[in-house]
Parts: sequence; C-alpha cells; structure tokens
Amino acid sequence: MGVMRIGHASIRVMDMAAALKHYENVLGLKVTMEDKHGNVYMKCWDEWDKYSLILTPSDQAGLNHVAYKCEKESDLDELQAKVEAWGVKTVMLDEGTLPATGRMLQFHLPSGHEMRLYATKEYVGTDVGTTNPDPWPDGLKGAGAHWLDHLLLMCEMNPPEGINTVADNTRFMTEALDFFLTEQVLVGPNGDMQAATWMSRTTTPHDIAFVGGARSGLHHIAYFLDSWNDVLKAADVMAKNKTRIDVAPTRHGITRGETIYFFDPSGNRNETFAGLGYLAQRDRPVTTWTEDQLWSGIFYHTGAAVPSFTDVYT
Ligand code: M3P
Ligand code: FE
Repeated sequence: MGVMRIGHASIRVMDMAAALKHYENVLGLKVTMEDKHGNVYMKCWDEWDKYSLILTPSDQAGLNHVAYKCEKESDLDELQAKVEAWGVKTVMLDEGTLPATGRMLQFHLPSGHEMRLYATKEYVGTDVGTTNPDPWPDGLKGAGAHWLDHLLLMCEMNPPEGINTVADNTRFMTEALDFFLTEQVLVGPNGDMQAATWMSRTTTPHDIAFVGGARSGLHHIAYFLDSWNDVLKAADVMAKNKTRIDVAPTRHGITRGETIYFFDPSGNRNETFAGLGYLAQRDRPVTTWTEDQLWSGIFYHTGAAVPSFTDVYT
C-alpha cells in the first residue's frame, strides 16, 4: 500500500532536438508520445508504463516535478489526508492533466520541489514482453538503460538561519509518505545535523535522496544499468557521443553504487547507476557518514573533494 516506486521526472530542456539525441542515443530511451505543447514523453526498454521522462521545452534547465507511483487509487486519498495533516497543502489534479495518466496528488516538499503521486498510467509493456521473454531486446541504443532509478534533489540549507530542508524533507517523507531512511551524512559541531539523506520505499538503497546546498534544485536523475561492465560501456558510449562527463566511472561509498555522472545538452545532470548495493529494509540499521569522511561516501576510491559536484546543479 502507498508509494511503490519512482514513476517519472519532468525536466526542462533548452534544445529539444539535442535533448532527444542525448536521451535516445546515449541513454537508450525511446519516445512514446508527444503532446500539442511540444512536450516529449520517453521510456526505457525495461519499463512497462507509458513514460518515465517528460522533456519540456524551456529557456532554462531544471526539474518541473518528480512523480511517484502508488499501488491503488485509494492510496492517493489516504496520502492526501496524511500530507495535509502534516501541514503541506495539496491539490488533486484531474485525470488527463498529464496524458495517459490518472489523477495526481500534487504538493511541494519543504525544500520547495514539486512532487506528484499517481496510481494509474497507461500500460504499454516492456520491449521483451511477458511471455518467454529474452533477457534484453534487439536494437538497444547507447547505454540501454533499464529504468529511471532515483533522483537526487539539492535542498536549501542555511544552518545559521535555522534552515535545513534536508532534515525537513526527511521527516516529511518518513511521517507523511512512509519512506525509510537508509543512509545519512551528519555534520555540525555536535555531528547531529542531517546534511544529506538517502531514502527508500523499495528494497534498494534509495528511491530519492536529498543533499543540502545554497539553494534548492535538481542534482541528478539516475538510470539503472545491470553491471559494472555496463557502466564502463556507458562511458564508452558517452565518449563516442561527445557527452560532457562530470565524473568518470567510479564507486560510491554511500549506497555502494557504481556510477558515472554526466550532463544532458541543457546541463541537467544524469547518472548511470549499477549495483543493488544491499538489501534495504525498514529494520536495517541506518548507515551514517561523518563530515570528515563525507567525500569517501561520495567517491569511495579517492575520497577527494570535487566541489563542482556539489556546487553545480540546475
Ligand atoms: C548518489 C547515489 C552526493 C551524492 C550522491 C550519491 C550528490 O548519487 O546515487 O548514491 O553528494
Ligand atoms: Fe544518484
């Protein structure tokens, strides 16, 4: 009951043709639909709902909203009551507000990011079907990403002013949406201030993450790959396509993920992410990273600070 998983991200792009080339040729998504406003809807081969990415034409990059899929329509009513009781205003958007999608519960996280919950989206099936399926389809392009895995949101944090929307979001997601905490970075003189958190509703280390920054924004959207070998191959694809790589293949201490960070042509950061990390469970003890080991958590091998990684985002 409640939230099952990440459903889609709606992001702004400045050059639709360049964005399409990127998401098709580098990540391997396919276009499934376009609307009369010029928005383009895409999905990965291993996803079964109509879309997981909406590209909207704009003069600026960044996130419009992130949506999570609930199990049942009635979950939306129950969660609306819980979110409102927590003190966050909501709007129930009508079915069809987004094409091929049922009604959506819309609200803003304490950090200001727009989140939507929905329970119904048109089923189109994966590219291998459900009867005696092959392990992967023919004709995959680029990295051949399996699915949209998670988002990382930068959240306004200004401790002298008493502002920490990482902690606020984490409490909201726990209390109102029943996510559980898997990992956190604790900072400050008493080592008790949440500067970053990773949260789950599934059995993987994170379905969403929050990191403190000067302003709220989108740090990255991440796509799942099967293996470290696929991560290496994805980097080859990026080099061939002259993709702007931010961080070449390496491993996170946090989540144990195997990763590459790179940018779409508008400057939205993407990640390809492999490894299930560990079995995330509600009773698993929360992993804590201390301020002095923060960068080992982010880039395990070097442990070296890469300021542009946390300072540059849309
Ligand atoms: C991940 C991940 C930051 C850490 C990022 C970690 C931005 O993206 O998937 O575990 O500090
Ligand atoms: Fe990530």
